[in-house]
Amino acid sequence: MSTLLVNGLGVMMIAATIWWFWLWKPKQGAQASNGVLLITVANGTYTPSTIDAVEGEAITLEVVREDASPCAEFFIIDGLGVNVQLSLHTREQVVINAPQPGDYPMHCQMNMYQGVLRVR
Ligand SMILES: [Cu+2]
Repeated sequence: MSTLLVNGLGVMMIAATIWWFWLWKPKQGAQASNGVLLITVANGTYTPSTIDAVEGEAITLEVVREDASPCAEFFIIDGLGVNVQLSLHTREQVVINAPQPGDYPMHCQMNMYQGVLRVR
């Protein structure tokens, strides 16, 4: 390898480090109002797909499926024991009591729909 290439790689790694530790900030997630948050399941996306919750505070997710494809049929949250069958155009309530801190992936049974519940 030429010295130029090695120097180039070094610069890139420094840039990546600066980006990671100083510049990059995680996007703020949606928060419940009065403990309730509506999630719409449509067009391959949960809206919102990133949800911020507070440790120990119950949160009620109201999940509405607007996508008729079988892909959207189940709403699953890993680590919280949530696995709910969704009916079309119906608000399905998912209550999460006293969540512990962590990132809990939300997804459909095929992992096409994806999101995360972040508890801090
Ligand atoms: Cu799916």
